[in-house]
Amino acid sequence: MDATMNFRSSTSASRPFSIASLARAALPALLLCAGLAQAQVVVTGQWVRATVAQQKATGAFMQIKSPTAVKLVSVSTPVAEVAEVHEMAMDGSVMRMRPVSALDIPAGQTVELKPGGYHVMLMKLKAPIADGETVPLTLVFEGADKMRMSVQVQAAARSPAAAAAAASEGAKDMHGGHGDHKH
Ligand SMILES: [Cu+2]
Repeated sequence: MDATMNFRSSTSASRPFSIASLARAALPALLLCAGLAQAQVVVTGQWVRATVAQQKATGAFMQIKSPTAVKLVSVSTPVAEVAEVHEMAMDGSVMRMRPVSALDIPAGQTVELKPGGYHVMLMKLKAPIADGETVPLTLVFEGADKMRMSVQVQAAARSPAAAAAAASEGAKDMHGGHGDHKH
């Protein structure tokens, strides 16, 4: 109603009119996202290890919590051509990492992706990732009902030295909140 009135009463009203139309069209989708994803899966403490020139791969780390059981099934980012969820596993006496098709996030439990454990591997980096840079990550989760939901986060890049300090901090604290938790 308002949009129509604006359209008629203002000479430059084609913009407000089209924006209002767009907002109306997008509303059901926004409500759906809010109900299924944002209200459910919470990602905190996300960071990416900064890289040096010529380095083509790095890791992204975070804590993930969901009130219902979900699986992290895929990750994407504009800074890398390939993003995979990796686990660390013993291969004989050698610790190696390998891709997993999905990472279980049990209901109500915080799953930590950290150096030496589960992590998101960013490969075929398009450019070096500088300390302090912001890296957007899109995480896709699948619920028990097979419904998929995506969660977008901004991860800050940290230099390897800062990352190492954060990792040892995380190891001392089972919550692994990288200092941003308040107990
Ligand atoms: Cu890896």
